[in-house]
Amino acid sequence: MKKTFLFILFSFFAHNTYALTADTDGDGITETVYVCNGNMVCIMESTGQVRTYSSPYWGNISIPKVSNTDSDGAIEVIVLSVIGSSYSPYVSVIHDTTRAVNTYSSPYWGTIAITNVEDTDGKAGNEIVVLSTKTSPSVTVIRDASRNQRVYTSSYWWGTIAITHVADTDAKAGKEIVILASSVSGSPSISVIRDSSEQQYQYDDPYWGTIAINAVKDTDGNAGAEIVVVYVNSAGKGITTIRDRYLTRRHYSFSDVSTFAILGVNDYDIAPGNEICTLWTRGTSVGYDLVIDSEETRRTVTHCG
Ligand SMILES: [Ca+2]
Ligand SMILES: [Ca+2]
Ligand SMILES: [Ca+2]
Ligand SMILES: [Ca+2]
Repeated sequence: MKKTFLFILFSFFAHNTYALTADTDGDGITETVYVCNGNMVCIMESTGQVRTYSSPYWGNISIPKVSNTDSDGAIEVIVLSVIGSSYSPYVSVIHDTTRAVNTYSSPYWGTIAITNVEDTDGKAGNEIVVLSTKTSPSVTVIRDASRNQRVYTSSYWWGTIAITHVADTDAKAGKEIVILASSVSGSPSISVIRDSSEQQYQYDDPYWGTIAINAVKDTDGNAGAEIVVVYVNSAGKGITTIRDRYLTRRHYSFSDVSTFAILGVNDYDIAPGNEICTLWTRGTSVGYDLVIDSEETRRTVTHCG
């Protein structure tokens, strides 16, 4: 008995860095979900009873997320399968309530990662966001609720990409996918995928030599999050806020200081929306400036909070 228990423990930990917990069958009690027997998924009830799932598509599987993909009363189990370098990867969704396993693949997929599981299309259920690198990068949105998928690519803008945030930027239903991109020739840009309308917006700027996305938060006090970008170019440096909802932007130059860094993007109760708190140096001086995007100003303060 003890030996069996130890063996089960060993096989459990040998194949799992951690187990996930979620109410997968909608009975109000949490189940434990883990990879078992090599390439199966085990769902263990609180009573200790175990259900197993397997699929011919599965090899080297992992369970990156559990999430409600169809917006019913139970949580789905998302399985990532990467059988081997010569095989296509698969993403499967286990619906434990019906015992159905939906499996997805795409000719766009090479090396893939599930970066986010969020409502991107504004319809019931969370979408699975897949970042893929093959010959060129792509983003696939799996809409498991309706069992279809949509691929986004940009041969011109996307040499390499990173999905940095998934947030509501346009003040319409569904979260937008915010991407930091570098073209094949190395020029930086930001892409916003509005999956609810299946549109892709592209931002580039002559101010941007190198850029980083610091935050995606409401800074102008109007619904929808702004994309807060730190830029450096040969002529100077500063912050750009992109109001994706209006397809506009505002630059705040920090070329008058030696260095600056964003300490936080928070509501410091100065004005509507979140203010951008910066710490700067100029020679031997050090100070704080707030970027108050709702007033389109930058103001020196003694402290931010
Ligand atoms: Ca569900
Ligand atoms: Ca959705
Ligand atoms: Ca939106
Ligand atoms: Ca806003």
